[in-house]
Amino acid sequence: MSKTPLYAVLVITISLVYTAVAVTVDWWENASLYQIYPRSWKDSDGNGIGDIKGITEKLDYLKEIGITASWLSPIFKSPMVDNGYDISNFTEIDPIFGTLDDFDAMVKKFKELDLKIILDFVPNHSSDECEWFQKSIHRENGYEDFYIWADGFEDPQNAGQKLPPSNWVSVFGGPMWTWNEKRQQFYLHQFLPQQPDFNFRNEIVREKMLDVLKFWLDRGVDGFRIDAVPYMFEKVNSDGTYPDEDPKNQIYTQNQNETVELLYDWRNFLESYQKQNGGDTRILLAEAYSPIAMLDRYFGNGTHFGAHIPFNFDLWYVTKASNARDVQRLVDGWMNVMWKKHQTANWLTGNHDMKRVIERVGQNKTNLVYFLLTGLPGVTVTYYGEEIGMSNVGSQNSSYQAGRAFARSPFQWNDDISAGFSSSNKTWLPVANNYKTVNVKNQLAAERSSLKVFKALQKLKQTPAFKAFKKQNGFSYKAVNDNVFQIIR
Ligand SMILES: [Ca+2]
Ligand SMILES: [Ca+2]
Repeated sequence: MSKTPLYAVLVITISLVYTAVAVTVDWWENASLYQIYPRSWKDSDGNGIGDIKGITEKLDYLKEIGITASWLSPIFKSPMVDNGYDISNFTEIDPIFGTLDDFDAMVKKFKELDLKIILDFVPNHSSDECEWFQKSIHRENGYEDFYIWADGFEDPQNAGQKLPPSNWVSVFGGPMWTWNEKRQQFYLHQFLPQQPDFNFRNEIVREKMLDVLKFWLDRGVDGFRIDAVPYMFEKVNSDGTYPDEDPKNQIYTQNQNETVELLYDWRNFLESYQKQNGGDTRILLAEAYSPIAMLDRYFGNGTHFGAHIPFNFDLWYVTKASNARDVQRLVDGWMNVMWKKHQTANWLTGNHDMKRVIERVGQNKTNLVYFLLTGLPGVTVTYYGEEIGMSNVGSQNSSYQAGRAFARSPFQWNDDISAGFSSSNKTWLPVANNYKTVNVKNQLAAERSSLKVFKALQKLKQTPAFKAFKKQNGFSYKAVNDNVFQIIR
């Protein structure tokens, strides 16, 4: 009996064509970005949770493997209901991660190593413990409309009971509106009830967010990764009511036109900051799981510009079963738009919400994913641990799955206690079982390893042939047949 093979044969070839053309690109256009999940990268004080001092201690590693910039998941003050994506103070460091002094020391180290540092910016919502939300509950002067409040409707079935203003469903399930007893109104939350959404139609909120950006720019950061971009605005009718929508087709609660304009504002702000203060380009990365047509709008329209890098999640669809033609389809989807608009492409392997690469494509093809990422033009984004082939923790239905923690286990530095991540044997998430063999120290010492391949590719990426990314610079790609995907640089 013949069965469909689980593994398609896939070969990626990269051919180099040497030319004498000098290629100049801005630092970010050819960046090799690395996402650090601060809780899990390096614990400096032995409490089992990664921290800022840990990052500073180990930063040389990124330089050594050829990374040029890093973005950090949130390190700001937070009750950690959503692992730091619920911020209670946007200009304070959470004590779990350290202090502002630790932060400044870390930025200094980034500069010394000529690495760019990018912070997570979570503007859609705050924590419900944020002082601004508390003031808004009490209608304090200037904070009345800081968040999105609405009366809702009388419930005809239950006297005295209120029904929410619309049928909108939150990202994590359940209504997008929660009743607040003190204020006697509903507030809107695209995510958890502990994450109330800001009202970006309020000028004061927009100003406050620019203050937040300025605060971190003044401390030397090179840009921001903007969290949850599609959720920034929600439709409101002219009479102040909210239209119901089909939960399977969220036309009123995602990707609104005003969101595009908000990105333009932030881009302008960064550009004027650079004009006033000098230094290299400060960049915006945008997290938006949206179709390419929408991402195209987040890039800009030719006269107005938004994000430098709206993340491209398409290579997530490369799996064990993918062949060369599948890869071509995914690459075409992006490159066709990039070439038409002269935009810079970006390619990523994973992030803190996605399954590890090795779980998606299998061990045999992990290196191939890097060939693809590096061979294609533009920016590459590597989630920590992918460079050594770390795996998910916990089984498919474990609590790690429910808590989206499967790809967040401690980084595997060596074969010591807790994989060299912490001096404690108790870590906030368990270290993956394979750390004795799969770790940085082993792979740097081995003659051949995932990390060695990764490192060699990063070196290649910084050569002139790889910086060139226009068709006229001789870049092309195609699926030669089902099994061979060819890239020419
Ligand atoms: Ca710690
Ligand atoms: Ca919102």
